[in-house]
Amino acid sequence: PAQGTDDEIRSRIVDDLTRARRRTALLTEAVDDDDLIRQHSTLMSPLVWDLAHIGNQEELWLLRDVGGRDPLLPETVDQLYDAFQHPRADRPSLPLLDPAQSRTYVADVRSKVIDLLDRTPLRGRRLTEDGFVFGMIAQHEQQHAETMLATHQLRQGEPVLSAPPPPAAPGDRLPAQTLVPAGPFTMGTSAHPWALDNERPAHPVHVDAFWLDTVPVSNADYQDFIADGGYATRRWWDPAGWAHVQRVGLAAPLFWRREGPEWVRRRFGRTEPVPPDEPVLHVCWYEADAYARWAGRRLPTEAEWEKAARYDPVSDTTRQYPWGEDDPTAERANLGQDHLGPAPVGAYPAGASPLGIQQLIGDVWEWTSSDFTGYPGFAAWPYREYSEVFFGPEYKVLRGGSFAADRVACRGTFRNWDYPIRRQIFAGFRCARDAAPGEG
Ligand code: AVJ
Ligand code: FE
Repeated sequence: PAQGTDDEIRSRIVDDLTRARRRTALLTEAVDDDDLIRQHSTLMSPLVWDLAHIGNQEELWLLRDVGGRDPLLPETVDQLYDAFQHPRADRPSLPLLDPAQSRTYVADVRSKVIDLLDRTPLRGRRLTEDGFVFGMIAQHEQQHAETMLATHQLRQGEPVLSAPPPPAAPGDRLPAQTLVPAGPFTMGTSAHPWALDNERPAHPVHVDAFWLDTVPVSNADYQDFIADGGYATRRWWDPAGWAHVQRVGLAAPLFWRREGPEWVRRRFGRTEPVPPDEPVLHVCWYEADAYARWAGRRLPTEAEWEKAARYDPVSDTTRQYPWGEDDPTAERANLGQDHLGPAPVGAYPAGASPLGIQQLIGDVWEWTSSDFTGYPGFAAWPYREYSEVFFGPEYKVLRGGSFAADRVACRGTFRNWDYPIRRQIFAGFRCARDAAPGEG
């Protein structure tokens, strides 16, 4: 978290903003201008929209709100980049800034933000307390970087991205499931200075004893479900999920294709055999829910997931991350697009929770059974459109972050959400089941 002296917070902010911008640059410079303005899927914005939207949010929150400055561009530009005024499918036909104008704009905003940061007190006003709104903007840019990476995955054509492969798993034999004992823990946070509104406030939650998969569900596991006729067996599916499967003809995760007896998948322009030991990726909530029912289990609730990720039964305390309070590192978690996919299951023993549950942070977002709602005492802040307008039964919560989530926007309390039919996000899952009486 951004704690420490004001100088330490300022240097953390510069670091987080700079890392976000390096990634935005990478994702928007890897393709030509045609590819930047093209819509690669109606689910996604053109990359050039994300780019200028990143700059526009940074200008609105930092330069105009905190800095009190006048707009850098004609005020009609703001509405083009307001996500609520134009659905993604309509964005290509808007009179958007072109790629060169967008790059100039975001660079201009950023250089003024760096000046502003030095002149902004980090005490005494809630928006800037501990650098909150600067941290919010770094998180916002990284969330869009993850979205832009999903656009890259949907893009047809030659590969343009590369990264070293993720680490192998050491091959330790892990128990398939781990018992999480009954009792209360602290869900959410009131202490993390950069936590977003939906993570607040901290509140006690009692969780009954349950078993949670020690690692995420793998491709090999998921292929067993497919081979057993999982997609053709109504009883495994939520009724709305079954209707969806029939309507769109789902038969395997997104980007998978059958080649003779083998499953192959396309990832960032490369087609390769589906690796059996990687967490399954690009499944929707309905697929995760159906798999769990087929396996005789269920998805964890959001509270169960968070308790497994944060609770230490030995000290009876709730941590920020499974491994403790320290920031994520390359040894602990697969984050930040360091690799272009999840690592094999079991590859991050250094990131294990106190109970030994692995890969809760990084690799794949994990679907939970929970609808996205506000915690008791929730207050929208600093804007209703971040979370509150999405509360309700139509969105399911995902936890833990993917290989494409940056560490600034990933922690034990961080909440993501999407529609239960969405598969282009970097989502997988793990399963849970109730403990038997006397087990915990
Ligand atoms: C939290 C990932 C669902 O991308 O819609 C970006 C994040 N909010 N700009 C999204 C977000 C505003 C949000 N998710
Ligand atoms: Fe946004």
